[in-house]
Amino acid sequence: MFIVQKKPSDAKSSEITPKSVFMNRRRFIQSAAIAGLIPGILPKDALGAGKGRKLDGIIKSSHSTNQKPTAYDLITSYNNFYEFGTSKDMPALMARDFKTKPWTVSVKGEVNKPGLYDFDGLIKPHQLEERIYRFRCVEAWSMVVPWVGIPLSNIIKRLDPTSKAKYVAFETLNDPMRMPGQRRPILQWPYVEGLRMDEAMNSLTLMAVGLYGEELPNQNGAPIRLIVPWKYGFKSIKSIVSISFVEKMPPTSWNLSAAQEYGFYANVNPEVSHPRWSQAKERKLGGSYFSPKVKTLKFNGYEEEVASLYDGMDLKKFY
Ligand SMILES: Nc1nc2c(c(=O)[nH]1)N[C@H]1C(S)=C(S)[C@@H](COP(=O)(O)O)O[C@H]1N2
Ligand SMILES: [Mo]
Repeated sequence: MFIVQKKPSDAKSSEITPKSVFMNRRRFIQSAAIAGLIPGILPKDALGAGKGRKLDGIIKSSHSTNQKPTAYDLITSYNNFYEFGTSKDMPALMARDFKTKPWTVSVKGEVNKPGLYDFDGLIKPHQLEERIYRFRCVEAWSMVVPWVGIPLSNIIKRLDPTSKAKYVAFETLNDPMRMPGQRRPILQWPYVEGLRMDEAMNSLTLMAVGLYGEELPNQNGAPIRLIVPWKYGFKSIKSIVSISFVEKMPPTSWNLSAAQEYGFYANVNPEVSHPRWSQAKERKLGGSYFSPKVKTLKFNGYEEEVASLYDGMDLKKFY
């Protein structure tokens, strides 16, 4: 298979793929596809050119950054989605035939409207918004993404949690038949993540169902994934099938895998180094490999909107 087995402890150290290597691999995939070496894969798919179904009735959100969005091509071909392989170019290929219709999301725990919601039942009552957000990965790359989604707070209000709900826990689909990466114990499956209730209710927190005005590509977490723009990318869990309202802090995948490296909060913090690298700078995806790195902003530049959530907390301890 394509999956390269890695120890959880070194899963991330090798992930800063030099741009030149990445581009060569893409070119290889593209030419292999043209040459017919990869059956059924057209270069268009390998590069992720806009081909999804258009989404209707999207309003533009005032929460967008006015920075220029990263090319669709890059957002959809340089991914982290371990269920579909551990290298950045693998999800676009391996998730190509992943079926996301039908899709159900189970809502449970401390909530007044629990149940099994089908995708449309969960989404349709809400207004879709386009939100252009900065996105920062722990491996030091960043991009600007025009997500389409619904503020998580709107969904939570409708589901009506009880006063006992202190955290929201999310789970990705667990289906090794459909997600080949789950056939190996790279992480504990399913992928799980969580937010404190006030983080979940913050107006920036988004449930994304689209990208560039179209349905979410599989490799970006179709059909529904979380986006928490002031936290490192790993909090933004993909292909969600379960939302639980809970009293106690829920487990999170990267914390289970390497607790000393990845905490529950995972706020973008240039002042706190990861045990194996500095987090002070980032490389913008789409620039040249040789372009200088830029300084990372605290809370990924969303300090004004979210800093108060962490008043009085020692963010060196609660990383
Ligand atoms: N289920 C699941 N969700 C996931 C991941 C994953 O491996 N599995 N990777 C995370 C990480 S580390 C990052 S950086 C982002 C990447 O999102 P993108 O591929 O849309 O850029 O997804 C996050 N969500
Ligand atoms: Mo990441």
